[in-house]
Amino acid sequence: MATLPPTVLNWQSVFNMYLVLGVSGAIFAYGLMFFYILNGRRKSSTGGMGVRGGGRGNLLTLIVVTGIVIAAFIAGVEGNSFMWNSPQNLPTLTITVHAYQWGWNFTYPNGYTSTDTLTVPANTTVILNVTSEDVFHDLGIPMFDVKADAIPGQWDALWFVATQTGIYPYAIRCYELCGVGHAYMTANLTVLTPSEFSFWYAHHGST
Ligand SMILES: [Cu+2]
Repeated sequence: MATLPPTVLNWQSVFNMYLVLGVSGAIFAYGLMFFYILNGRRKSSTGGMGVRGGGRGNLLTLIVVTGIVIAAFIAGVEGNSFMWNSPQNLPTLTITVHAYQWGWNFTYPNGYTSTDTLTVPANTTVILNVTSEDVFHDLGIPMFDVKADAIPGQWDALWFVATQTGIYPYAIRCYELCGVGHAYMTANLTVLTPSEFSFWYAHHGST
């Protein structure tokens, strides 16, 4: 079984962290609620003033909630910064993407441009520098959990590492409503082995 792309693993770990924090928070909240229900009933049955000692419970709640918020914040910041630091230990291929109504132009370092299909090598850091020629678009590749806005006059970037070769139809889509052709603003992704890619790249040269 091929390993999952690092960008996917990153968001999975952020999600797992949020899941643990959410479930812990729920267990704590329900535990505290039942504690107060049972504690309050016992005290009122003895003619007391109802729930007492709430101050300690409030302090505990404050500490737990603060801890959960800080942990969620750190997980979010780490997960986000991961997406802004492409792996340096792999070969890198940088491709320029020009979005337009309604499609994508992919320009390779040797000047070759393709429209329907993005062809990349596996186990390589692929960096997409994204801009738009007309209106706002947003390039997303769900199989890698990556997105970048395509905005005229500006550049945004994303990176991914494909871990499995194959042909992936409509793997690339627009995620910003950009006109009547928005739903059809897709491109295919082809992931080749590095040697296959070298051959392909040499035959899609600069002329
Ligand atoms: Cu679009």
